[in-house]
Amino acid sequence: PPTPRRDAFHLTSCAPAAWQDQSTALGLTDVIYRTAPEEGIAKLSINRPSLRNAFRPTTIRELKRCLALAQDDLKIGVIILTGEGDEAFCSGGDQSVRGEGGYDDGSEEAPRLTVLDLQVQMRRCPKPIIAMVAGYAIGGGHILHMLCDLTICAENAVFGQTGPRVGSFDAGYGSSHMARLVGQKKAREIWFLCRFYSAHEAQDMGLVNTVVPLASLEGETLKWCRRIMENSPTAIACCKAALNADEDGAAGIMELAGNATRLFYLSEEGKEGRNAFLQKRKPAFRALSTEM
Ligand code: S0N
Repeated sequence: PPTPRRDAFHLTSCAPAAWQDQSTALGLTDVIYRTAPEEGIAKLSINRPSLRNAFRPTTIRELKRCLALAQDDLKIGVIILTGEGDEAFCSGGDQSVRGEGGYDDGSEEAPRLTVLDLQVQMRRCPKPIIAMVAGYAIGGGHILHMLCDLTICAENAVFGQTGPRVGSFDAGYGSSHMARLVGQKKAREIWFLCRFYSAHEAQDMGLVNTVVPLASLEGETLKWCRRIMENSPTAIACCKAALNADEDGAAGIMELAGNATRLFYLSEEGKEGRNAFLQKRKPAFRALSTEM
């Protein structure tokens, strides 16, 4: 049999990216938004390292805004989500602004659990999102990394849920998606015991894709981004929607189906319907159809 061709991934560059920091222009306080447009990479970084990058409503609002910017930017093909510093990716909801019915830093009319909106936005983003984790990914921060399409972590990474210890829980993706990643028994262990897990334990249970030395974390993440950028964005968007579809129910099917509709719009058969309507004639679909 022919020898399989060697995958050249090891040749993909780990060189630093030429980041352009957009944060000041955007007036951000809690998040740093950088792009490397020549390479098609965006990096969203939670910037509250003294609080282990705990998120408050302002943080979530800025993350949602930057994610929307990256999603709509035609130059961007892959998005990194991370936290500033080496000590934490994110330690979850900022407990000092946890109010009666949600998190309240005085910036929202109606305090609630806005991180859930960010979770949905991440699932629906057609571009791959990679969690780049150094240090703690805990509580709601652990859920954010789980909802990223891939996770690359440093050897110092620590993963876990604390909800039942601090009087909270995430009964949405934080439970269902975790069980899909690690299995039902392990998910129950993570939630019921609130233990913390090392990077290698997380890798063994399928929570992360790879573990690298802290000094190599960004280089390795960029390498994965660069490899993704070599591949078809449409195929990747459809794969992401397909992998999400069953867990996301009707909304997941809608996302996948929306891709099919968009591709149909681009076909001669699809365009014929619009053209015939505008030209006030009967459409000639069959002549332009690719047989199903
Ligand atoms: C991360 C930990 C383990 C780090 O420990 P370490 O390195 O010893 O540092 P510390 O000295 O503990 O921390 C340094 C400073 O940072 C502050 N800080 C850390 N985490 C938070 C936080 N989450 N909120 C506010 N402050 C935080 C420390 O207080 C300390 O400050 P100073 O120096 O002033 O003393 C350790 O810090 C730790 O265990 N942190 C708490 C982890 C945690 O319990 N997180 C919250 C879990 N819950 C959520 O995330 C809720 C998510 C949510 O919004 C949600 C979503 C959907 C559905 C439901 C919910 C829900 O409400 O639960």
